Amino acid sequence: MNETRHNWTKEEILGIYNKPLMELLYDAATIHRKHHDPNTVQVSTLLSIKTGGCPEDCGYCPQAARYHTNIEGNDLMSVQQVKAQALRAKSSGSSRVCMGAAWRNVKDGVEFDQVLEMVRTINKLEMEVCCTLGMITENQAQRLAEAGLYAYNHNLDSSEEYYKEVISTRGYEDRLETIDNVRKTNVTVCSGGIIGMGEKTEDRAGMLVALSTLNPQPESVPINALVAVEGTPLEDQKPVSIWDMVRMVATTRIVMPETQVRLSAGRTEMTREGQAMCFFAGANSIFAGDKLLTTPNPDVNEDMEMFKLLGLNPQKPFIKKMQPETVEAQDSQYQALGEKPKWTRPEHKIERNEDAKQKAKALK
Ligand code: SAM
Ligand code: DTB
Ligand code: SF4
Repeated sequence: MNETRHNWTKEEILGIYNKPLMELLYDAATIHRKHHDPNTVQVSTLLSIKTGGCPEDCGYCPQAARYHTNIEGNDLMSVQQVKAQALRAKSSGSSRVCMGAAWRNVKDGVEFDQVLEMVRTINKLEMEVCCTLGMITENQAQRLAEAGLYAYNHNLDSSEEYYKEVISTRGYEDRLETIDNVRKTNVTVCSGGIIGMGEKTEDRAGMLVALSTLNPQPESVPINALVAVEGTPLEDQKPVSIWDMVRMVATTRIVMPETQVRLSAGRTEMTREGQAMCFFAGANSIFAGDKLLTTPNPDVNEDMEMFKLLGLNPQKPFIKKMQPETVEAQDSQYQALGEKPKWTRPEHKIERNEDAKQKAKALK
């Protein structure tokens, strides 16, 4: 049971997810202990380096320009601003900074050059650097790797079937292709998803099949509970139950024993007891800081109190993999190719996305 398998089937995963809870928890905790120190939890800080105005129609996302949400948009932050925030995160116990941009995909040019400089700057602070910038080509992944990127986050978000119910502006295969482009470099892969979007248990299992059958499996898997934001098509979704969250975490741990399972969005709705159960079930990473990208997250001091209460210690950086070297811009081996890749745009109709778009138009 402790071998990493890449041939999990949906039926097997459903069988695990639906086990009696005490058995599920016991199995997950047993596997967790074989591969990880159960008292160590990675602490990662999110930084929204470019906020809002995104052309995509992801039904969950407050940053999609077409919906009417109350967020404050921002152009790309400066390298100095990012450095200051990274230092703050480091002093409050974070070992990783994850920079998010509300982009469909990366375009070569001054803005991407600026992001590369942010990566170099944070890597030199001896912190793990992660980026989530949308779809990227192999050349862009190589340039990020050369700058010293440690991880790239690109979520599958749901099963391939349910993905079509939530997003119409890109396809599942685009997500897989970006993950594959990252895999061609020495950057680690961070890929997970969201529960509570109205998907069935089968979709949760389907997403875990897609992730666990990647070879190698992603080094990190974030499990987000949907934050239902007013103005998005998913604004009326009921909060996901803690039991579903625990089952999802435990199942993820069992099918991906070596990965860091991250308790991501949705922690403000969870009690300490609920989070403790998730850590017991194999979660060993959190996003810290009072903000995720645009929505609230628990206060850092409260999280540190929780760590103390549970006897958890923040993980040091570069425990799982050596710090990458940073190559300066002038010594780069890679040219910007200015490619215009043909990412898909299925453009099928998702009624609730259309409705939210019309509602936003009427309000403007
Ligand atoms: N634009 C890039 C992309 O989509 O890959 C990077 C940023 S995007 C905000 C990163 C991830 O945030 C999404 O894949 C999704 O999993 C998560 N996310 C966005 N809105 C969310 C919400 N309301 N609740 C939970 N997770 C959310
Ligand atoms: C991930 O899986 N969750 C994070 C990070 N990767 C980029 C983002 C959560 C965003 C929640 C909604 C918001 O704050 O805008
Ligand atoms: Fe854009 Fe990413 Fe939000 Fe989708 S999830 S709308 S791609 S920022």
